[in-house]
Amino acid sequence: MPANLMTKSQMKKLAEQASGIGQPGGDARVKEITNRLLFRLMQVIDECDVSMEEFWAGVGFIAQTAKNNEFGLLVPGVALEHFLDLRLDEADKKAGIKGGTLRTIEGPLYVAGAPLSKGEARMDDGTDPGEPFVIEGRVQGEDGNIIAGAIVDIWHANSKGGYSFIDGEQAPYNLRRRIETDEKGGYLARSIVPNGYGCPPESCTRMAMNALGRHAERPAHVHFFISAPGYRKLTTQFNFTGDKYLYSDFAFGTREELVVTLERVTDSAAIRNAGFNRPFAKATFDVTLTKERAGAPKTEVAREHVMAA
Ligand code: MBD
Ligand code: FE
Repeated sequence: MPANLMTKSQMKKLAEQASGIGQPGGDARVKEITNRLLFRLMQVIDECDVSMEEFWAGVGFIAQTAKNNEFGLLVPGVALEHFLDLRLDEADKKAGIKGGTLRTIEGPLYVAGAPLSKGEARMDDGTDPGEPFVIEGRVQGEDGNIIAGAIVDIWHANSKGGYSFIDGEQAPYNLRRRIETDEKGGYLARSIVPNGYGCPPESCTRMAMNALGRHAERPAHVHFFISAPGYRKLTTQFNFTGDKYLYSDFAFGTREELVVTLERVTDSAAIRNAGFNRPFAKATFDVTLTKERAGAPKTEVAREHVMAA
């Protein structure tokens, strides 16, 4: 069948009808967005001459993605979560907001309600044979002022690239902690160095990446939510220099400003002082929050999160 069988006006009219445009009732926002999505979808189907089989295979893929509860993984995989960040960056710029640590994607693997402690925390339960890890930093405002009492919510994978709660292999809240910054704005986490994450072998997302000729891997990373009264919540991560997938993250989360070089500590006194019994890696990750103010784009996002029992 040839492409472009339809006229633009035919598709426009049909999309408008299907979206209740020009009819009373319904939700105006839903109608507007549905109309635009439908019209563009019809255009793509017509331009690419999508066959019946292809169309229903697509519907099946979406259904299976939903069944797997996998949309949270597919969305970053097709760059949409990063796209939302880029839009928010532009909105910030327009509002005259600058100077804060860059945001990057939250991803699908956050679990709310991690244990909270003051100043420092041990994140791992001692069962992971990975390299010991210290993450240390300070939270400050855009004027360089120290922020005491900020909540640094950290989560990361284990040395196999798996997340507690998600992989069903780890203790609840393993490698997930909330740390309240001390009077100097500091926080310190003792943990183990995470490995990168790879999409599950049978996942729709990996299937999609295969079909696109892309890999389905993330470089190693550590996730953060940082919040403090009067400041805008920051969602971010850091990566490590030298990671194989640093610049090809399938989820588009890497940002140059958020790449940290791990320091390898081998001095025995320094090892003892840090509370470890073998050489460890150290990352310094200081964070700058921007002040909450009228007209600032919203950064506290309502999004469904699981909670470990
Ligand atoms: C992750 O750990 C992650 O952070 C993202 C964005 C996608 C998949 C797994
Ligand atoms: Fe992650």
